[in-house]
Amino acid sequence: MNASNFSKHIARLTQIYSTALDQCNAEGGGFDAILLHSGSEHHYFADDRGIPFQAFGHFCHWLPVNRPNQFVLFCPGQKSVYFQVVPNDFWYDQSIDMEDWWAEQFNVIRLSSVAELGQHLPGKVIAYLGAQPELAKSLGLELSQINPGRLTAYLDFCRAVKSDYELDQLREANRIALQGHAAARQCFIEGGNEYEIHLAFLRACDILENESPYTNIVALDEKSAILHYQFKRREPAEAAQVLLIDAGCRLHGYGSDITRTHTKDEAHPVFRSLLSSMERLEQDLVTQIKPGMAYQELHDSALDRITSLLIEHDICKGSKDDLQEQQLAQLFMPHGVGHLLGIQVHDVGGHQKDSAGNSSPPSKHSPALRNTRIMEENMVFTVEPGLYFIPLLLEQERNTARGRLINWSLVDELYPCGGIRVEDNVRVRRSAAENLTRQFE
Ligand SMILES: [Mn+2]
Repeated sequence: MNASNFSKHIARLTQIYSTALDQCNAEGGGFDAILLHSGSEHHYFADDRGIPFQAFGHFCHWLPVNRPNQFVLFCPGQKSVYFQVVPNDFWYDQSIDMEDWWAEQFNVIRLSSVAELGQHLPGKVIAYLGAQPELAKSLGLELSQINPGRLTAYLDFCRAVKSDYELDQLREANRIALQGHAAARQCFIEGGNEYEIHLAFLRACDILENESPYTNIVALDEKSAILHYQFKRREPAEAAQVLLIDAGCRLHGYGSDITRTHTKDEAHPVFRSLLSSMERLEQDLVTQIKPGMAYQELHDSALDRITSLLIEHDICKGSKDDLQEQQLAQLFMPHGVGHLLGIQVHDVGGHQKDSAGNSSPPSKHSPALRNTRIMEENMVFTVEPGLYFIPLLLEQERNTARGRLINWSLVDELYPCGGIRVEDNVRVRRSAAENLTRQFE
C-alpha cells in the first residue's frame, strides 16, 4: 500500500473538514470539532441475529475499518483521534487489523465500551455525524449538534472528487471485479445457471457475498430486463442465450460497479447487433466526458443515440423528432445513464448544485437520473447506458400514440432476450477521461 498517498489523502480530508467547519460556523454553527461515528450493530426484529454491518460513508472516508462503534474525532490543527471500541466479548473475534500505512495517521485510543468515550472527549462544542442521535444525546450534545445540515451538505458535495489514494482503491476494485466478470462469462458460455455464475464471480474475486459493494445482479434471458433482478435461479440453463451481470468488488471501502451483457452465437441477430451498438455507444459517451460538462448532458446524449439505434434496428418507426417528442428512448432506458461512485455505490451528493446544499433536480423527462453534477477533475461516476424490453413498461403503450411508433412484432420476438446494459467506471480528467474499468480488460 502506498502510505504516502494515504497521508496526502488525510491531509486533503483535514483541509475539507476545516473548511466545512469554517463555512458552517460562518452561518452560526459554533462548532469546534467533529465526531464521526461508524454506526451501531442492528438486529432483525425479535431476533438475536445481526444484520450485516456497513459503516457510515463519511467515517469510511477516513478509515478502512468496517466495524460498529468506531469513532474519528476531528479538531482543526490537531492530529485526528481514532477511538477504537473493542468490547471484552468472547463470543466474537474482536481483533482489528491495524496496518501502519493508515494507523500512523491517527492518535489511536482503545476503549472497551462506548460508555468510556465521554471521558475522552475534549471540552469543546462537538458536531456529531452518524446514525445514532441517542448516542450523541447521551454524550450531552444538543439536537443542533447532531448531523448539522450545513456540515453534511458540504461533506457530501466533496465526496464526489477523489484523492489519488481513493483512485488507487477504485482502480484495484475494478481490476479484481473484471476477473470475476471473465469467470462469470466463461460459466455462462459453458451453460451455467444464474446461481453458478454468481458463485463463479465471487470465487474469482476471492470474496464473500456480503463483502460485495452491492447485491450482484445475475440475469439470464428475459430476467435481464428487470433492472434490479434479485434472484439467482438454479434450474438448468444450457439453453440460455443472454447474460446480464452487474457486479463489483470493494477495496478498503471503495466499490466498483460494472455491468456486462453477453450473448451466445444463437441469440436473436437483432439483439446481438443491438449489443455491439450499445458497447460502442457506451465507449463513445466516455469520450465526451470533460470538466465543466453537465452530467445531464451526457444522459441526454445517451437518449439521443438510443433513439437512433431504435430506428436503425427497426424497433421503432417514424422520424427521430417524433420519437424524441414522445420520449420513446425512455421507454427502453428508464434509468439514468449513471451515478456518482465511491464509498457508496450510489454515492452521496449526486443532486447537489453546490456545497451549501442547494439541489439540482434531473430534467422532468428523466426523473430517475441520479447524477446532475457538473463534471470536475477527478470526479468518479459510472457510465451505463441500457436498452431493455420491459413488458411492464411497453405493454401499456400498445394502444397509445407512443405505441404507434413501435414495431410490435419485433418487440414480441425480442422480449425473451431481456435487455442490455454496459457499465464502466470513469474518472474525469482535463485530457481524455480515464476509464477505470476498460484499462484492465
Ligand atoms: Mn451502476
